[in-house]
Amino acid sequence: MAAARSSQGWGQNAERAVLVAVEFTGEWRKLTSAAQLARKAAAVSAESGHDQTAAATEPLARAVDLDFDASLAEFEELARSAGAEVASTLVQRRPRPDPATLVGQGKLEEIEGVIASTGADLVLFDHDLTPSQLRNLEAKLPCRVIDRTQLILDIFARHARTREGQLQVELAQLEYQLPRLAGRGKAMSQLGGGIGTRGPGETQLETDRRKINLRIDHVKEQLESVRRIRRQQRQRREAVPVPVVALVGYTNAGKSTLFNALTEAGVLESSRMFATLDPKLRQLQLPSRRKILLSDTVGFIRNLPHTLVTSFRATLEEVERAEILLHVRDASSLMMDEQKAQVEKVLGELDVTRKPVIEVLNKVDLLPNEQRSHLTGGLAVSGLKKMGLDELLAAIDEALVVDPLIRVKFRLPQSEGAILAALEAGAVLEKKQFEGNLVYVTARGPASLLNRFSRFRERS
Ligand SMILES: Nc1nc2c(ncn2[C@@H]2O[C@H](COP(=O)(O)OP(=O)(O)OP(=O)(O)O)[C@@H](O)[C@H]2O)c(=O)[nH]1
Ligand SMILES: [Mg+2]
Repeated sequence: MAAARSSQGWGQNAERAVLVAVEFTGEWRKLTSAAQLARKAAAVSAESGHDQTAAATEPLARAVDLDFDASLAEFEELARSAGAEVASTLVQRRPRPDPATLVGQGKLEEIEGVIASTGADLVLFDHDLTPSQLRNLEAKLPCRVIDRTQLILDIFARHARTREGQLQVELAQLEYQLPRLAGRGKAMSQLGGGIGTRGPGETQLETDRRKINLRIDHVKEQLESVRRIRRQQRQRREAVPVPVVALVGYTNAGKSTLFNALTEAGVLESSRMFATLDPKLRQLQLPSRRKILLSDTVGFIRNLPHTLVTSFRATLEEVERAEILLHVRDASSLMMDEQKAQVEKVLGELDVTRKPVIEVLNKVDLLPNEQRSHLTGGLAVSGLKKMGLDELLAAIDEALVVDPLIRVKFRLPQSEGAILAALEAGAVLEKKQFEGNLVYVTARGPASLLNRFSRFRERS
C-alpha cells in the first residue's frame, strides 16, 4: 500500500543526497522578463566569443543569478519533498551538456569527493539524463544517480492518493525505466528501497524487459477500468449540472490552502510539493446562492517531463470541463512570472485557453503593505490568512455565465409554501410581502431556478 510510505515513516531514515544543479548557458530555455533577456544576452556573447559575464551588464547579470537561485531553491525543495536530506549542493555552469556524462570531468571528480566526504546515498541531477548518461554516471559514481524526471515521478508516487493516480504514476515509472534497463544493476536491485525507486503499486519490479512490458499492459488495463468507473460517476454527476470552477497553478502556489479556505473542507494541504495529486471536488455556494463545484488540481511545474504531461492529463480532466479557471499564483515568489508562463504553457497543451480565467495573487500576507498596494493583474488574496475571499467569491459569481443571475417578481398563493422555500434556499429574496392569501416576492438568483416557477411571474 502506498500509505505505508507516508512522510512520517520517512523522516527518521532520510537518504542523504548530493544535489547537482546545472545551467547550460548556450541552451535555449523559455524564460520571461529580465531573466530571459539576460540569458539571451549571455548566449549571444558566448557565441561571439566574448567572456559572457563581462559582456552582460550588471543588472542583467543579477537577474540571471536571481532566476537561477530561485530555481535552485525549488530543486532543493523538490528533493526534500522526496524525503531526501540535502547533504550538499553543487552547481555546474557550462556552455552545453557533456554528451557522455552531462557535467564535465572536473565536476564529476568534485561530485565524487563530496559523496565521499558526506557519505551521501545518492546524487540528484536537476536535469534529465539520457539512458547512456545515466549508465555512465552510475558506473563512475559510487552511489545511485537520479535525474529530474525520476525525482518528480518519485514525488508523484508518494503523493498519489487514489487508485487512478497510483496507476498513472506506476505506468509513467515503467515507461521511464524501459529504455534504461541495461546495466542498471545498482538501481534496479534496490527497487522499492529509496528515492527514484518507489512505485505506488508494485515494489518487486523485475529487471526483465519482458516482465516490465507485461506489467505495463496490466496497468493499462486496470487504468482503463478505473477510468470507466470514473466516467460513469461523472455522468451521474452531470445529470444534475453544477458548473465546475477549477483551481490551477504552479506547485506550491497555495491552491489546496485556498480550496480549503473556500470550502472549509478537509483536503490535504502540506508544504511538501505535489501534496495534491488527484483532483478534489467540493460543492460551494456563491453569494448569489448559485452552487458550483470547486476543483483542486495537481500543481504544474517547470519542465514537467512529457511522459507525465500525457499520463496526468486525466488528472486534469476537471480543468478541461471547467467553466472558469482560477489561476492561483504565489505573489511572494521571485519566480512568479516564469511560473505563470509555465502554467499557461500547460493550459495551452490542454487546449483550454479560451476559458475565462480569474487571476488570483495569493500569499499577499507575505508582502509588505506598500508592495501589496502595487499589485496588479489579479485579485489579491491570502488563502492562509483568509483575506480577500469574499471578493474572490463575488468575482466567480460575476464570471459565471452558464446560469446567469436574473431578477424576477413573483405572485404566489400562500399555499405554495414549497416554492417559497425553494426560492429562499436558492435565491436572494429582495422583497417578500404577504397580502391576503398571496405572497409578493422579488427574487434574484440563477435563471435555472427562477424560470422553473415562471407560471407565478407577476405580470405588470
Ligand atoms: N504565507 C502564506 N502561505 C501560504 C498561503 N497559501 C498557502 N501557503 C503555504 O504554501 C504552502 C503550499 O500550499 P498548498 O496549498 O499545499 O499549495 P498547492 O498549490 O496546493 O501545492 P501543490 O498541491 O503541490 O501543487 C503551504 O506551506 C501553505 O501553508 C498564503 O496565503 N500565505
Ligand atoms: Mg495542492
